[in-house]
Amino acid sequence: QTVPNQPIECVPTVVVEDDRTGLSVETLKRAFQDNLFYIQGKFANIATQNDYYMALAYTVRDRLLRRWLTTAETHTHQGVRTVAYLSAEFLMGPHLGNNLISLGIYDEAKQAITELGLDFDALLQQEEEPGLGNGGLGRLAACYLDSMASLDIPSIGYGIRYEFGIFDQDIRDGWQIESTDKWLRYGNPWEISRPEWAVEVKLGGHTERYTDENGRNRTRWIPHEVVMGIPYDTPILGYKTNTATTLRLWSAAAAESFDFAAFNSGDYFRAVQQKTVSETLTKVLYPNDESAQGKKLRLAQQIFFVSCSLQDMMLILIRQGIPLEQFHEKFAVQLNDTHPAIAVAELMRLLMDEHGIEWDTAWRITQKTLSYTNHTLLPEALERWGMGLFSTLLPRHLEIIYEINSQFLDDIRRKFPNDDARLSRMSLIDEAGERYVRMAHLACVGSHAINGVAALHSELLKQDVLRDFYELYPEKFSNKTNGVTPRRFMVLSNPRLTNLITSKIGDGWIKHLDDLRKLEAFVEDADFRQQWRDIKLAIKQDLATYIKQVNGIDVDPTSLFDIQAKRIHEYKRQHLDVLHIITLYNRIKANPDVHITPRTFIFGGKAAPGYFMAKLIIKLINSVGDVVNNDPDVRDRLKVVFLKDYNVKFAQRVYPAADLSEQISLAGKEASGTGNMKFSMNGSLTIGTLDGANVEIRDEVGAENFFLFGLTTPEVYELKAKGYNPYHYYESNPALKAVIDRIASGGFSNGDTNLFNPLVSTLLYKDDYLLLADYQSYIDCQDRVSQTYLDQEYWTRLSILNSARMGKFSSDRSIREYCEDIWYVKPVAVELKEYVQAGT
Ligand code: B1N
Repeated sequence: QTVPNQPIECVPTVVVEDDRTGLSVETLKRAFQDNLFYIQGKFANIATQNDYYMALAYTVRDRLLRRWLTTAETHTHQGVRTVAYLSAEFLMGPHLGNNLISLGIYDEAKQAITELGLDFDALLQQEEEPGLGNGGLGRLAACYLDSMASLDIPSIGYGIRYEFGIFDQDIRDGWQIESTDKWLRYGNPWEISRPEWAVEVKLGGHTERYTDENGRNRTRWIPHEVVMGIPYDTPILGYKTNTATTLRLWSAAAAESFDFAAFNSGDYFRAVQQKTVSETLTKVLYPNDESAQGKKLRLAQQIFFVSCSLQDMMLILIRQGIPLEQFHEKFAVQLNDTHPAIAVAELMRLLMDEHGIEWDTAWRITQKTLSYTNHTLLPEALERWGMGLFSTLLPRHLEIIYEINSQFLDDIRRKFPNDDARLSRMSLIDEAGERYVRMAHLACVGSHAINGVAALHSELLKQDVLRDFYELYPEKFSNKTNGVTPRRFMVLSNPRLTNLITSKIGDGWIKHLDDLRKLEAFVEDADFRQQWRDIKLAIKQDLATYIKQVNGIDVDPTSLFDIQAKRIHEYKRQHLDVLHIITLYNRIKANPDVHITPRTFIFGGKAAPGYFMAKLIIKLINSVGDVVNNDPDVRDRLKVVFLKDYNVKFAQRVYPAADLSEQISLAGKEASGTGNMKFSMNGSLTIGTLDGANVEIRDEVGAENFFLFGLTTPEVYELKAKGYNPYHYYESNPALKAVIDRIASGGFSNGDTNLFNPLVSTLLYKDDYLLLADYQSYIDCQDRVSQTYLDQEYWTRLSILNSARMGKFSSDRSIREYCEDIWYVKPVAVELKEYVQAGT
């Protein structure tokens, strides 16, 4: 028997027939029918919509393969330096449409499917997206993969293949109801499993010293448990290039050979049970955005995917005969927040314990390899692991962290003598209570570069959360403002606008988003403005149809579509938006003939299942909607809609339909935001605070084209320092008081004064996110929005200028900056080889 993971070369090595994988309409049709028969195993008369989707997906995947394999081969032969993007979340969105666009065969595929008598858009809608992320952080990772491939950067994304991604959200009686996301139910045509490249991950147990054959003192780790990691690879094709990189997600499986003890003692049942324990590891994504819970399984997930990924990189080098002393020359490993920060200790462990490299060399390699992106300033999201948990699961890592810490603290003592307060603030170990390992500190010490995700956020990191680290290592810090991919969030999601733009300035903007500036030349062209408006209206009409179908609510597509779509969180202040709705409602109740610019308020977003206040905010939105939407005095001038189960697929319909994008977090709380960019690219205006990337968006589009309100970050700090009293705002502002009183008195809960009491009393007596302080400024700004919308010609000018000036926010720009300043990785062109025919 041959060893299963040894490559065996045969002749010819590559067989690609143009007939099978050509890009013409006719070839696509034939391939589609072939796949329906040979892969799905169906005659057309019994095929389901999903069979058709699968047949098309396989048709597309076949066309990715030559580019994918050639990319891997090219990178191997050229011995390139590769970016490894480590992320616990990748929120990829549906693959089919995106791959068609990257391949440049969207129109051909549409024609082929249509000529076969099928509904192409329905097939695209059939795809169940892999929701392997919570929100912005996971989606950013996906945008970055797209840009790295599109820019021909050798790269690989490493993460976890959760069996269940982010929960599905339903709304019942106004409340969020969660259910499991069974995204793999009907199979996943985009992935290829590679069990021959499985690796083992150790957990628990204890460590031992021993002397190796060269007489050196070494440590070995005797684990309590070993879990297998099986890689599943998905190709990520760049836009109109041959580079197709890989998303490699790890799935946990029982190490068959491990629980021999149980097998041999005849305890078959326990041995098999062990299997389910191992497999729980990658069962489900933790649904908490911006919070850390300190759960054992989560730490196990982190070490699992980090260890698998680092071992995989080492195997790639070993297979090529490259010594591991060159690890940092071959890989730039980016840590997407602290979720993979255990990589600092794990890379040290692998280099030293498994490969016999000395501490000092290993430490140099580790620091040169790793870099860390911080995504949040919220204290509740900063990860720390209780010592009990950490030492039980990762005894060897703890020893290594102690040693790193002792050298690190010596370093601080040298640079800042007699500063004990500084030592305890900076230590990798929080000595309070049960003692904790501070993952952000570990990431900072083990990396050569640390970055925030927007200019303001990076400044606040330096001044506040990571101030001590900045004082110690100023050279490590930089800003890398987030970006988003225009391929998915313009070309795929907004074909009508894409066609209009391309008809005026050509299609170069899709790869060079700065070219959108050329649109400014058409702002004074009345015909162009009319077309721009017509398109927006048609998209809003489509969304209105969807809302009618799903929510049963009639909305007027000519009304101002005012949208807030993002995770539900108090700091994002969806409830401030609600206070505005109620303010308008109160004006109508006071005088039904008052002038009101008709608006449709649209919300979308999930709340963490254990986050009571966020769930209550969803209930409030729906309750306000029930009253406002059905009150005859309102005369349909205001509508409130909560769209359930907001995900990437749905987001793609929502961004293009907005007139106004709500980016209203308390200044200093939203690290960057990326939805803000997606809305604006699609011609939405923004109402927002000076928070996250809003600051830079406003700089780009011009202050006169951005609806700004609210306190600035220094004002927030100042107000909190002098003692913030929300009740004072309530008492002294009659409109605000009337709004809160209407909620508190049961105006949206059939007279029930208890339901929203937790929300009301939090606002009146705590209000950590300063809604009451920002209320009046927000309302005044919204009144300016309503006024501006009345002049449609003027509004359209602003809309065009917003799109035209969004070039900076392409993720291509972000990735170029990472490549130059942090990764030192250069593009590598991939040339497709001649087809090799069978038998030649
Ligand atoms: O990362 C995005 C930013 O645009 C957002 O402003 C930021 O809120 C988001 C723990 C997080 N920060 N932290 C998280 C997610 C999951 C989790 O378990 C924290 N998400 C963000 C991209 O930079």
